Amino acid sequence: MEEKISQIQKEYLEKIGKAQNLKELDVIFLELFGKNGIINALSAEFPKLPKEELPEIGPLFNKIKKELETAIEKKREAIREVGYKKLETEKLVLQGDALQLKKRQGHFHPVTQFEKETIDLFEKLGFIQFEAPHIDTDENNFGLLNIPEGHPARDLWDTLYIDSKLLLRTHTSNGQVRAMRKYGVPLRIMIIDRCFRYENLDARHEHTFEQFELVYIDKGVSMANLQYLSEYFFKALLGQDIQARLRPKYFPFVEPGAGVDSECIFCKGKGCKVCGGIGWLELAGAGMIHPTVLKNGGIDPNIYSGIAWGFGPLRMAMLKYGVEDIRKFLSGDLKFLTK
Ligand code: FA5
Repeated sequence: MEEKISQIQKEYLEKIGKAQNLKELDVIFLELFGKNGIINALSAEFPKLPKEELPEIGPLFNKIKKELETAIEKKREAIREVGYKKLETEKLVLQGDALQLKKRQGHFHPVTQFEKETIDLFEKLGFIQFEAPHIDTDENNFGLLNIPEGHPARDLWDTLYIDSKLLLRTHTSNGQVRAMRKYGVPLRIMIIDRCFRYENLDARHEHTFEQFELVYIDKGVSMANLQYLSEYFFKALLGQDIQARLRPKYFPFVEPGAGVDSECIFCKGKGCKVCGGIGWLELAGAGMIHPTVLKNGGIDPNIYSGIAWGFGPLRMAMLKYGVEDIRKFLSGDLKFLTK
C-alpha cells in the first residue's frame, strides 16, 4: 500500500508540474479528488489492511493527500499570475469595419424639421407664432368662422366631440378670431400645430395631422399677397423653380376662396402618377378673410382686408422627402425616421 501511495504521489506531482492551463489542472484534480477519484478509491481499501499497518499508512496517506492538494493550488496561482502579466503587457487591437462602433445620434422628426424651417422663413417676414387649443368650442372651430350650426360645410370637417359644445379642432383656423381679438390690426400670425378629423384613412389622409395657418391683415392686403407668399414658401422649401397656382375653391370663412397648388415636384407640371396626371398638387385652402369673420374679430372690413391660408405640412413633407404614404410619419417606425 505504501508503495502504491508513493507511486501516485510521484506520478501526480509530475503531472501537476507539467500542466499548462487551468483546464488541465481541473482534470487532474477530478482524477484525484473527484467522487470516483483515486483518493476515495484508496480510502475504500483501508478497512482491508492489516491492523498493524494502519498507524503508518494513515498519516502517510493524509500527508500525501495534503501535498497534492497544495501542489494543485500553487500551480493554479502560478498559471493565473502568468495570465495577469500578459494582460498588463498585451494590447487588444480591434480592426475592421464591423468593429467600428457607430455613434448613435438622435434628430428631430422630419415633420418637426420641416416646421422649424417654415417658422424661420415666416419669422423673417414679421409673422409671430400663435397658439390655439386642440380641444376647442364649436363656436371657435365653426361658428365664428361663418359656419353656423346646421351649415352643410360642417360635413366637410367631421371630428370627435367631447360633448355637444366641445370638440377636437378640425383646423388651425380656430385661432383666427382669437388672434384678431388679442392683437387687433395690423396682424401677422402663424399657427403650426395638430388638428384632428374623423377621416377615411388613406395614403394622403390621417386622423391626426398638422396644419400651418397664416393670417395677414392690414390696409390694402389682396390676393396678390397670397400669390406672392405662396410662391415664397414653395421656392424656399420645395425648390426655386416651383410655381404656385391659386384655383377658385369654396370655404365659408373666405371670399374669394382658393385652393393653393404647387407645381408637381416629381414631374415639374407634365403630369405623373403622384399628381394624378394633373401636373399640380393641392397643398392648402386659402383666401381673403370673409368680412363677417373680420367683424367677429372686432376689425372693420371697410378699412382692413386680410388673407389666410391653411397648409398641410405632412403633405408638403411627403413631397419634400419623397414619402408615398402619409401614415408613415406617425408610425414610429425607426427605419423610416432615420432614413
Ligand atoms: C381647411 O382646413 C381650412 N381651414 C384651410 C383654410 C385656412 C382655408 C384659411 C381658408 C383660409 P382643408 O380641409 O382643405 O382646409 O385642409 C387644408 C389642408 O390641410 C389640406 O390642403 C391638406 O394639406 C391638409 N389636410 C386636410 N385634411 C388632412 C388629413 N386628413 N390628413 C392630412 N392632411 C390634411
